[in-house]
Amino acid sequence: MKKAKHIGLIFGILTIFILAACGGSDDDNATDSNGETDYSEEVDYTIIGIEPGAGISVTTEAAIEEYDSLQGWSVELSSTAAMMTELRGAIENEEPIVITGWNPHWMFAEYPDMKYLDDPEGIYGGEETLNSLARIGLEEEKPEAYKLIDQFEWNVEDMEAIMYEAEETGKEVEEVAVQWVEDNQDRVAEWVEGVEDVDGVEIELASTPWDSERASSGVLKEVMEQKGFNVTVTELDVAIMFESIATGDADASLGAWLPITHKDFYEAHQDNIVDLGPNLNGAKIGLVVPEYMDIDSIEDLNPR
Ligand code: PBE
Repeated sequence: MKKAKHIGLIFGILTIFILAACGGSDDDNATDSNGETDYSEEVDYTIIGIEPGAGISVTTEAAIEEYDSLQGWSVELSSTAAMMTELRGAIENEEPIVITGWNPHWMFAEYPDMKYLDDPEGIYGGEETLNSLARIGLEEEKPEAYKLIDQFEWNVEDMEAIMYEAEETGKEVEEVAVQWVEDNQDRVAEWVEGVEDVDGVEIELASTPWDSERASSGVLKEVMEQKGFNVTVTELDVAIMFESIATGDADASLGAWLPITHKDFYEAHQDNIVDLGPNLNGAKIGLVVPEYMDIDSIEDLNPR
């Protein structure tokens, strides 16, 4: 009995210590030497990222290498869905968080009070374009497909409208894309201008596993099928997407983010792919934080 009491007491004291330790980091904000909130410590020097195969993950590793303010930081790589869940939790509790963010995406429609951190070293670059790629030989072998893919271009608002509606309604992005084609026949008319109908020509579109590319691939697939093509869309890791165009396994892709996000992949394969140029202007990537965090630049973070 006596022993049990003793153990109870020890557990009691331990509990108090543990509670005090947790309470300390929960209630009080970490502060730096100037007495200002040290967000870096609060987020445990961790950037919340997405899939390891994404270009933005590669770029973020480069940012950690490059910035003194990010020395000792790491990037947590899992999935876009997991990042969005962590973001939602942080915003609900007004806690600091640093994520890898990009446009087009619905994250800024859902959480308008977020900002890109300034990137004075230009690691994430400025404006990105989404370029269309074709395999060498597509132009000669399937000229109508080549012409249509080359003529396909739209803008951030179009793409985000599809992504946001899918997110809001829970419908598949591909389904919303089909409806978009129906509702925007004037735009579609520009892409199919001078393109003859075909009879079941097979087209392999290589895509990547994000809603932006589900939207563009979904729209192009529908437009091409209305012209008589038989289109298959395959979602691949970025590296494999580039490789499949370079080897000719796939005919085309709409998902090359340039000049920064997919730089390494592009440079590895540029001699073996045909770059048809931008199908969308005004994309962007970078480190993103909620507005309530009182910092503006990557340089306002602190090394570990
Ligand atoms: N993204 C969206 C991808 C491409 C599409 C910016 C997350 C990336 O490779 O980083």
